[in-house]
Order: sequence, then structure tokens, then C-alpha cells
Amino acid sequence: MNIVIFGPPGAGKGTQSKFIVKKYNIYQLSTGDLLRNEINNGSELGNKISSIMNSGELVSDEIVGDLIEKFISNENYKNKIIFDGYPRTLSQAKNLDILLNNHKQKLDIVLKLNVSLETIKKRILERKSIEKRADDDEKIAIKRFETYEQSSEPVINYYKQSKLLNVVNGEKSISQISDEISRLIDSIKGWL
Ligand code: B4P
Repeated sequence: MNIVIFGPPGAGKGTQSKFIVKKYNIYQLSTGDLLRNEINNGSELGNKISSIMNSGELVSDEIVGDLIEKFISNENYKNKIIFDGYPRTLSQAKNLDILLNNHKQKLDIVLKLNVSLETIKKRILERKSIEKRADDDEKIAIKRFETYEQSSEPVINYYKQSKLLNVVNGEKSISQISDEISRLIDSIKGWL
């Protein structure tokens, strides 16, 4: 079972991925986390990534593609991955299909979390007081949401065409959303 969880930054992808990982015994591949790790390493690449993330823009497809290939090619994770925050652009979606195909895998379901900008601003301000993430700032949140709106439509259409897309109301409580996601995953026949 390979899953994509899709939605704007702050939609709750990381929160729900952690739930799915525990319940279904699979592995989370968060491109946001991988990029933040790279920043924390203080490398030259990390510094470059940091300035892009703090501007609310997307990091280049090449950088993110290299990070995810390492994960997909690892036999330990074969058919047990939740892609959290990847793909974000149509070219990333196509690249994901190519990489999975090269490693004899495929996607089983795409979960799209729908959340308004107002809700995201509220959540990010709350998270800022707990986690102190550098990109948790209202202005950056608005820019990130706009970037998402601009790049997400082709990705959504791509997954609509392949009949993998499932839209989830991300405005509900964390446990209500987890219940809905469980129902959708359990409805995929033949993967257990
Ligand atoms: P992300 O890593 O995706 O952003 P995030 O803010 O961590 O989003 P997430 O949806 O995981 O939110 P969370 O569960 O924490 O992206 C950050 C940046 O990385 C991007 O702007 C981009 O620059 C870069 N990037 C990442 N992937 C990339 C790619 N593929 N290509 C290029 N660039 C890329 O939830 C947010 C908060 O809300 C938490 O505090 C949580 O507790 C709370 N919350 C969650 N669900 C809730 C609910 N239902 N009710 C109330 N609160 C809730």
C-alpha cells in the first residue's frame, strides 16, 4: 500500500500521516521534514533550501526528487510508504509514477485534505507557539497557500483521471478526519 496525502502546508498532512503510520504499519516520507533536516544539518544545500522555504516558494523538483528516490529504492519501505507533501507539482506527480514503476510499485490512494486559508493561519499560529518553526509566520503562510493554489490544480486533475483521488474535509477534528481516512483506506480491496 502506497499512499499520497496532499494539501496545503498546515492542512494536517503530518498529523494524519503519523496516525496512518501507526495504524497501518507503514512509513512516512515527509518532504517537508526531509528538507527541514537538511536545513538543520547546516550544509550549503540546507542554506539554499532554508531561504526558499522561508519565502513560501517550492524547493526545486530536482532537490526533492533526489531525496525521495533514496526512500523509494530502499527495499525495507517497499509498498509501505505514505508520501506526505509529495508530489506538489504535476512534474513531481509524474516523477513519482516513474520512480515507483522503476521499483515495481504503484500508488493505491491519494487523500486530499481540504482546508481554508483562515483555518491554516489559526493552526500555524498555534503551532508556532509550540514548535517555533522558522516558516510558521502569517505572511509566509499566506504565500505558501497561494503557491499551493497555483500548483495544485494540475496535480488534482492528474489523480482525478487516474481515479485515485479522495477528497477529505480537513476542517473537522483530528479524530474525525482520521476516522474518515481509515474508512477510505479500508475500502481499498485486496491490499491487506
Ligand atoms: P509542509 O511540511 O507540507 O508543511 P506543514 O506546515 O508541515 O504541513 P502539514 O500539512 O504537515 O501540517 P501539520 O500536520 O503540521 O511544507 C513546508 C514547506 O516545505 C513548503 O512550503 C515548501 O517550501 C517545502 N516543501 C515541502 N514539500 C515540498 C515538495 N514536494 N516540493 C517542493 N517544496 C516542498 O498541521 C499543522 C498544525 O495544525 C499542527 O500544529 C497540528 O497540530 C494542527 N492540526 C492538524 N490537523 C488539525 C485539525 N484537524 N484540527 C485542529 N488542528 C489541527
